[in-house]
Amino acid sequence: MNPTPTASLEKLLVPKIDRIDLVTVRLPFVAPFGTSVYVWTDKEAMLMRLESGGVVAWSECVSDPDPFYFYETNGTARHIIKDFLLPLVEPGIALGELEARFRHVRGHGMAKATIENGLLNMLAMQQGVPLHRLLGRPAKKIMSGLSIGLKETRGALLDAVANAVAKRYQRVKMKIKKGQDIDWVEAVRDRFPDLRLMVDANGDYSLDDIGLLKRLDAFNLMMIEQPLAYNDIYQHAAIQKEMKTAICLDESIHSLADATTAIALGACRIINVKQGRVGGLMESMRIAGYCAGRGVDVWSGGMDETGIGRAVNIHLQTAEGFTLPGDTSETSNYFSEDIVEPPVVLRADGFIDIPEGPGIGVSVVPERILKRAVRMERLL
Ligand code: OSB
Ligand code: MG
Repeated sequence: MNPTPTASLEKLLVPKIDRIDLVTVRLPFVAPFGTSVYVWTDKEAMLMRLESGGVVAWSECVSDPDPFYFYETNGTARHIIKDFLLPLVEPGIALGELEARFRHVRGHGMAKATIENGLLNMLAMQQGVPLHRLLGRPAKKIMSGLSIGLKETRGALLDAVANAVAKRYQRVKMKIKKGQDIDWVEAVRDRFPDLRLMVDANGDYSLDDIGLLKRLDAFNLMMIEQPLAYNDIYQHAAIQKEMKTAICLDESIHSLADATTAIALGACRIINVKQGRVGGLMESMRIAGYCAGRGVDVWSGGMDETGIGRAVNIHLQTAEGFTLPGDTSETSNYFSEDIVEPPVVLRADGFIDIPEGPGIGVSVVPERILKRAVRMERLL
């Protein structure tokens, strides 16, 4: 285990940025994505475009337009980036110093990650290396996993799982909510006895539901993601003690400090790291490195990102500690046409190749940005 996986990244210097734009795009989903907290029918993503010495690097803010999954929204991220974070970005300071300055702003990890991702992508582009190389990690084939939203019927759910199995996804996650849980999981498990299967409740249950949650132990699930409140750690520790199935925390983890608390309390045996939710790639690597030495599995979550954020998640999964398949699935699962090329496609063996080329390795298609843009703003 490497205790300081980001030491060399912290020494990299912030390049001089010549121009900054925020572009919000709206991409319709191929099908609505249902969770216990909301049903999304499209992805409205705020993108950041940096220009430095003729090199262009993009990043994606993983917030939604609404605060239903997480408190940050595209609106709050724009405000925090424009009014508080960008004034702290100074050419020539080290990334570690930039992180320290950003800490003065409490929370707002998704806003911070947008700038951090953009700068790391820019540095990788300028050095002519893939992002994972800049992160100090060798290339590897990336594991795939599908997150299936709540469906109207059990038949539709079983069809979606069958499709995932046919494509050789390495694990399947199904969303559950109160009243749409035990029977639905049982139906999937009966039909797919050997599938690596997990569930995600997005915080829909409470301690009173311990009896119901314990019934999920019968289905040999890899884990139960965020069964209790989005802001709880302690009560998760109480139910983890009662349950055989591993608890995985998603919403509750915003930083390495939160991960430390959760592990110390025994609140989970697995952590879903969404790089935006924890403030960027560097904090993600710290969390995964910390967990690696403590027998806690980590995987990369997703936020239904466009190809920009999706590529970032793929590069991140080369880091030490990412031991389980993440929510990293094919572009066609979300969009009929993404804003980047090439799309993410599963290999015949169910793995994903890291996109080749410098930086995040995918190219933004300008005409598609123009076609999908709902807002554009030049910040510098
Ligand atoms: O809870 O992991 C979640 C999508 C949006 C908000 C929250 C979650 C999700 C997903 C889908 O589960 C992840 C993905 O496919 O990108
Ligand atoms: Mg989740």
